[in-house]
Amino acid sequence: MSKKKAHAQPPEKLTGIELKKIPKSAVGAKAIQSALAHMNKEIGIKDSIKLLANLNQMDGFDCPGCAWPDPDIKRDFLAEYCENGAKAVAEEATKNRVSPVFFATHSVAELSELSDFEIGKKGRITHPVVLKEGANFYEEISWNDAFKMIANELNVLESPDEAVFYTSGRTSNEAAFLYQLFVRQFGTNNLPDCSNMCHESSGVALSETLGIGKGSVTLDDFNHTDLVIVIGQNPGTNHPRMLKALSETKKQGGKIITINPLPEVGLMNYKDPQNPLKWFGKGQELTDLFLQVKINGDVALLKIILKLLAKKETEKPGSVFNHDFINEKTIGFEAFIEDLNSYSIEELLPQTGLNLDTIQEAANLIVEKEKIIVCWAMGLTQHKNAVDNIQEIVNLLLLKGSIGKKGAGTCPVRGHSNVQGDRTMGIWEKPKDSFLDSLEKQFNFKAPRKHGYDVVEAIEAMYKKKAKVFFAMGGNFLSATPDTEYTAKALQNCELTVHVSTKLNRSHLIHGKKALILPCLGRTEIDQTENGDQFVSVENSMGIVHQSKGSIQPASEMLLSEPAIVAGIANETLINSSVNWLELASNYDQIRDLIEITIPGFENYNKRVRQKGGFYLPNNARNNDFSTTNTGKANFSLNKPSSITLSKNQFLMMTIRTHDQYNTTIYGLNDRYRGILNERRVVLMNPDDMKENGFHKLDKVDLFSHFQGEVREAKSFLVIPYDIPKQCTATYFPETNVLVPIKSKALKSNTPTSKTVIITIKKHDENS
Ligand SMILES: Nc1nc2c(c(=O)[nH]1)N[C@H]1C(S)=C(S)[C@@H](COP(=O)(O)OP(=O)(O)OC[C@H]3O[C@@H](n4cnc5c(=O)[nH]c(N)nc54)[C@H](O)[C@@H]3O)O[C@H]1N2
Ligand SMILES: Nc1nc2c(c(=O)[nH]1)N[C@H]1C(S)=C(S)[C@@H](COP(=O)(O)OP(=O)(O)OC[C@H]3O[C@@H](n4cnc5c(=O)[nH]c(N)nc54)[C@H](O)[C@@H]3O)O[C@H]1N2
Ligand SMILES: [Mo]
Repeated sequence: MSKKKAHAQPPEKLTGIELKKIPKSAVGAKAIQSALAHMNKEIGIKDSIKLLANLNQMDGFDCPGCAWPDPDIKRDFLAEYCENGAKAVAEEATKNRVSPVFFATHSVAELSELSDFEIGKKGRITHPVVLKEGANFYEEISWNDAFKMIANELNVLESPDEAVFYTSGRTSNEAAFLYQLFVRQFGTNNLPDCSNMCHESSGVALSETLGIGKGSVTLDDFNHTDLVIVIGQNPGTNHPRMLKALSETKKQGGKIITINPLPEVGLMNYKDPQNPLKWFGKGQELTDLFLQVKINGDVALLKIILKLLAKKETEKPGSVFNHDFINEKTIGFEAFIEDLNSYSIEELLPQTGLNLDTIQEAANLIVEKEKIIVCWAMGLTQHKNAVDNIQEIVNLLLLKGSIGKKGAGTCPVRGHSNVQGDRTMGIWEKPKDSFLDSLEKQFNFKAPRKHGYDVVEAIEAMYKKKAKVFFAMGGNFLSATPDTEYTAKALQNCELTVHVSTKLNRSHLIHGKKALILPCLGRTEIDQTENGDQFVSVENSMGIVHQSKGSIQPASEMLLSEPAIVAGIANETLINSSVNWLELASNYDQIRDLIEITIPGFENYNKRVRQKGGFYLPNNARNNDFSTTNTGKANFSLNKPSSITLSKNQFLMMTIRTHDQYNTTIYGLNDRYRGILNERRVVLMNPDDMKENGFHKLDKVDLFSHFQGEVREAKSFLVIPYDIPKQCTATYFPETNVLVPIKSKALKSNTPTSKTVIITIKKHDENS
């Protein structure tokens, strides 16, 4: 039987758009209603209540959604969750099942014709399955045979560097530690992770300037700050519980500046979902000043603000900058001022799309403030000059001495719920020597020293057949990465692709010669071994390590935990390993003991992780100590504005998330806060641009991206007039990842430039 080709991209079919008025306020009763509707549909009301009662409680499980922290002390019953956290739980705890019978009746090619929404809704995978060479259908395989198959493929490689081991950010500390130990004992540092596409730029920028790749603030800092700047982030959708922290800032008299090409509703007005009395009426205004910057205009904007501050400082020395801090704690101030002086406001202003009066207002708000927190996410990290974006923020904080004290500092808001913990555990293609030294000492083996592939390099290596086995611990590599068709070829070039997954996704359908899906337990589920019920631990966005314990029966008796899967593979693959893998996987306390002796900051891990609320990891920047940088002080840096110039018919496109998705997991088809319902194939455009280019509301168009003479296309999108700066457009990912060129990435961090794609837009061609 000839093999039908599977589709790497979701179908172009439109789903029946409905446009609604954009709501004036976020969260409130509507959010609770939406959360319960999703949960009820997937799991029924009884189990929903049980799950929500445990979500983010001290002895419950950590939300599989974002990495926003929980309150240190007080946690309200049935209250420490948000609409989108509830959706994440519903998605995992769904009653629907993908069984071997399902796979026997649906070929891979047939499944690939479904939308990502439809694929995700099929339910939890119940058994390990294999796709044999040339086969059209996945079929059941025993765990042992699956482990043996992986071990065989790994052990015939000419070099361990021909294997790639990806991690998404939900993997627990315990699983991540075992996983990287296995990979390094196997002999490679090829450990790319979702961070490479996410906050890598933050890690690079912060390490260079402040000597720690993580943020410095705690949740409590939001109660003590004068000013929060939220830049390049949409917390109303992606970190809804952050709105509560912002609301506290406002209640304490603090101000909020928002910098974004879109007036995201969640940042404008908020209704506390936990306070029914506030559901009706006007809600609380959050943003005091909204700067509607052009895409990638942030460095230009920040430079103008810094110039205005410097001018004021010159007029009245000591009134704006904190010279004691600058003298004692930093290096490079003079060079920074000299560089700043080389830019003129006139040349910078057009990049921002703003008028100078508005920017002056922002500068006025900053002038007198001593305690400033800056929060950011993907709006800053996914550009060519992403590292510059973040380092310019650091410059601002250093000038004000606004770091290392209460109510002040850096707040990169992380994505996946344990993406930060995975890095701490050593999931990193560029491990520090000190980390490898420690591994070697504790585990008595020679760790590989050569740096491994990050995400983009891994794709290129597979494309060129330099890497032949692809293993993914979670995630949806095909759909999350750039340049979908190129990445598809890369995966198809592999001898073997393996996915440890909870749910079916498109990465299972675009596979190597052979493929395996290994179904694992999720956060919500009881994890029982011969040593009794186990719990895992995770690190949130503010460096707090705490436990997470599932409470419902696993989706299938055949599921294994992630640690058990790693142990099974390691046990088959490694001959003469110094580690008793199977024993470790049966008792997570033992894994934590090993983490404790290997990684600094985990002293008394087993004891402290059992304390209510967990424990904070050390954080030098929080303690006003910058001795870990290359100069021993906090470094000012010289940063460059965007270098992109558009020709007349070109637009910049940012690929963003709707309110109804978690990365590539599509919960539903609505983007409620943007008034766009039941359709994902849309392009948000400035009404004047539409007029000038002859487009009307709901016109069907095709999108073409342009990079170094290469053209990529994505067809069939509906034009939506939207409040967005000129020459800026927005689309949803993953539908438009096909337009993100593999070679277009951030300097230094190698992060794909998913927020700056140069496109042209044409009326849809029905004949092509
Ligand atoms: N419900 C839900 N929660 C999530 C996720 C999810 O998909 N769904 N994903 C998780 C993950 S992994 C991550 S990393 C985070 C992502 O969280 P966000 O970064 O908030 O997610 P995006 O949708 O990418 O939104 C980027 C925001 O930046 C703005 N922006 C884009 N380009 C620019 C620019 O050049 N300058 C400025 N100033 N702003 C810009 C966009 O308008 C948008 O408001 O959320 C996490 N939480
Ligand atoms: N164009 C564009 N592309 C982007 C982005 C963007 O803004 N624009 N954002 C980027 C960002 S910030 C990120 S972080 C990446 C995300 O990239 P990934 O982390 O690779 O993608 P996800 O969609 O989060 O992965 C979802 C899959 O994870 C599996 N899963 C869920 N829970 C578990 C679990 O507990 N264990 C295991 N083993 N598997 C589980 C399920 O099978 C599910 O299908 O995407 C990036 N891609
Ligand atoms: Mo992310």
